[in-house]
Amino acid sequence: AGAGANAGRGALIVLEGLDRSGKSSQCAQLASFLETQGVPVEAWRFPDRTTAMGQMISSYLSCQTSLDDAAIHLLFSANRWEKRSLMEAKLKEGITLVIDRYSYSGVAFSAAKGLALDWCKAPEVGLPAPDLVLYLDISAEMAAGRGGYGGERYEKLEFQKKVKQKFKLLKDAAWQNVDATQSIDSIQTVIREESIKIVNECNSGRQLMQ
Ligand code: T5A
Ligand code: NA
Repeated sequence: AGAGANAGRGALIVLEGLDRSGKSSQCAQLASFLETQGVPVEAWRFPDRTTAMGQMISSYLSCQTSLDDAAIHLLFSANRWEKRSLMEAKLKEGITLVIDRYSYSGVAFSAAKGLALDWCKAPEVGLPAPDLVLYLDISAEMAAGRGGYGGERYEKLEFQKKVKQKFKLLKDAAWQNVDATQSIDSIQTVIREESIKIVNECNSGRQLMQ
């Protein structure tokens, strides 16, 4: 059954996981599915490489530029902050946002470099809190086997193993583990069920957390 349009706010649904865990594939399919259910929805991603800050991040990720670990951490966070008011406006209008990576990636990747976890979390405080975090759970080895990594800075097996350890420390009330070793279709089935539940809850008056 459809969730009905505009009776309440939209849901903030985040997909997280290691590189190659399947986030982008699942986000696109989830957004199309919600649309067919009559749910107003937009698919977003972080980093948002289209902004000026996003272009600096993109150049760092492709190893064209170097940046201090703390500086790039704050830049990733600022790239979310520059979207905050738009995110809040969309949710308030009743639009559900399906977002490919968010603060969890921000904290896990920087902490994996050795930055203190609490320091990494601090700049994220006050951003809209997700209603649902779908963590695509897969080993670094299996993710690396999917089409192989490209040339981006973090696409290295040893580093991804460290990132996975940090993700494990970030489970909160919104967090749900999804077995990402299954087929794309089986994963999508689970993701749709969880998402529809939360869309309906938000639509019927659940408050947005910060
Ligand atoms: N980062 C990000 C930070 O350090 N701080 C931050 O604050 C943020 C937001 C950005 C990088 O920046 C870091 C994290 C990242 O290292 P990105 O642009 O999100 O990276 O990364 P992309 O390269 O676009 O995407 P990923 O590598 O993360 O891949 P996805 O989206 O997880 O995976 P997807 O869907 O593209 O699938 C990968 C391959 O696997 C296949 C797909 O067909 C594809 O070939 N596949 C499957 N194969 C078998 N079974 C399945 N279930 C499959 N699902 C997908
Ligand atoms: Na992706």
